[in-house]
Amino acid sequence: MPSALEKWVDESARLTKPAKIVYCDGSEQEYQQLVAEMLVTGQLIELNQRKRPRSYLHRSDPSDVARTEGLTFICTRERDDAGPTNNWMSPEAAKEKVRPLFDGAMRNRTMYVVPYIMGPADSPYSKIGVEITDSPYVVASMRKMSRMGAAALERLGNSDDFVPGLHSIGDLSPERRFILHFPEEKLIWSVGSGYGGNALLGKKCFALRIASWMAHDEGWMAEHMLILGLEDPSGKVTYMAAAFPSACGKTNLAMMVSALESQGYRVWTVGDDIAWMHVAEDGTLRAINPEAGFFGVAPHTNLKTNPNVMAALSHDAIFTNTALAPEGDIWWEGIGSEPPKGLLNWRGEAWSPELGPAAHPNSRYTVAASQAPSISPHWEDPQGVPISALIFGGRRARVAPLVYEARNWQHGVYMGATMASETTAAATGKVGVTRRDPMAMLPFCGYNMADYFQHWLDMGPRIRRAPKIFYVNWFRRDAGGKFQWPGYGDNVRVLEWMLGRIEGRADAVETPIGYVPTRDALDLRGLSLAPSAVDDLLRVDAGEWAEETEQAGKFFDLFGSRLPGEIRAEQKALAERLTVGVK
Ligand code: SAT
Ligand code: MN
Repeated sequence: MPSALEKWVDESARLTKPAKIVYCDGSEQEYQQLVAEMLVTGQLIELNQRKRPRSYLHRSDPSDVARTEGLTFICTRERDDAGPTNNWMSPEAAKEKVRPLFDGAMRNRTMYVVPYIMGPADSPYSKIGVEITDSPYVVASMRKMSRMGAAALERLGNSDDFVPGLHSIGDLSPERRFILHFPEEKLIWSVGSGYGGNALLGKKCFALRIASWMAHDEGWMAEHMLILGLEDPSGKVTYMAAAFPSACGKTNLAMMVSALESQGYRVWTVGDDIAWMHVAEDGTLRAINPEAGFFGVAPHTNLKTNPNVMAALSHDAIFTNTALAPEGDIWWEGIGSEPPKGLLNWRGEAWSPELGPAAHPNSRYTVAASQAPSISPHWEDPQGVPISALIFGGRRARVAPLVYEARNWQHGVYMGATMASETTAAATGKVGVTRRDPMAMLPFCGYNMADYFQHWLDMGPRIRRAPKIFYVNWFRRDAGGKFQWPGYGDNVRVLEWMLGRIEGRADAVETPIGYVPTRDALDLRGLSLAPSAVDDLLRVDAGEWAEETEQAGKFFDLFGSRLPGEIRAEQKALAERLTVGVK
């Protein structure tokens, strides 16, 4: 009897009509073969092999350069199960609309069957996906981003326990582009895009949208969070997970070279984008990184902002939509050197400043996590790492101080639920507009966010050794619009304060929004920050916060009666503390 996998591959082939079908084994040889083919077709450009061995540049279609949230759908039987923050179609309507786009889409193309594991190969928390795709670039990328090939097939055996994802680049036209999720049958359909989260289906589609649904059902958490370990002078490592929206510095934080290294604090990388977290028997919340690589934003990555990733990118990397220097190396804005003469922009045109940025603002690198010098020796531990702090944050010019701590779990959930951030180039649409992005999951929650808030509320009491919850904002600006906080490696100063809070030794003042460090509680030695700037970074302005709390309330109105009462109660309690002060 054919296995569930064979049946689905067969069915997909009948629909998409490929010239041939290739089952990927994930071997080095297979990868080299794919690369060789793409060098011939021009899908990859070979970089200077002396400077960057086995590294390549890919240029995507100019209309296909970021996730397209407007074309991303959650297809549940009941509209309300997708909730007011997701685009919705019924499963029948979605399939009826999109099936014709798959019909014959792979004619004259190869259909690749890509089995992959999200998570360490031997972790009980890992899950299997299979992506069918007609893009060799996607296959090559999936090999860096997941445990792909034979290991996945072996783990799957004859089981039907995998998440199928059907992907075709179609004709790349945005009019015929759809990214569909069917969480009730754990199925993904994506057509019309070859870019990032739209096409590497293990990432946002599976590991966040489908997995968040599974996690809700099964009592765990699938979050848009980096995972890092903070080593203290005694050598003890404390793990933290942090949720920031796309392109707000998760990768840089996870891979930071600590400004407090001489004091004995350093940062180890476990993951840079997604955390799957389970309550373990020892009462801790344990996180695994379901991914095996980084798909990070290139512009402004340099030896100062992220030396670890720069080292990782010195070989075996795929770059997408960066600029190309004449000597065959990549270049982007903020790489730390002037644009060289003869530069080609991300479209392959001779660049001049009037053409705008040479590298697309959402240009990316794809590289295996194991290449990072900062990779934690525990990053593939099957049981994951125990999380002591959960951190939320976003880009806010004003309002949110540098850091504050929740009063308790429920208040922490409210903090996450009220996250707001200025939009970035990671998704198509206007950049710099403040939008609500609860837990950085707005584009990635595969079900009604009101239920997601309830799930968060329910998880807290189940975690005996629950993490503390914090909120950070590296992006505060002064009256002249300048960033007030240096960020990057200096963010360790804030992590060090959190560690002090976890260990019960760091000072804080109670404010209406939570606990804020006293000025002396932060180790700011070696920074030239005026005391007034520090005060401003830590300021909680009751007027701004009253307005903020009202805005959050309006956002919550979207969810009607499905919103958990606890969230409303937290909002009311905060509003009251803002008027009468903390008692
Ligand atoms: O394009 S991705 O969704 O993979 C990256 C991101 O937006 O975080
Ligand atoms: Mn992300």
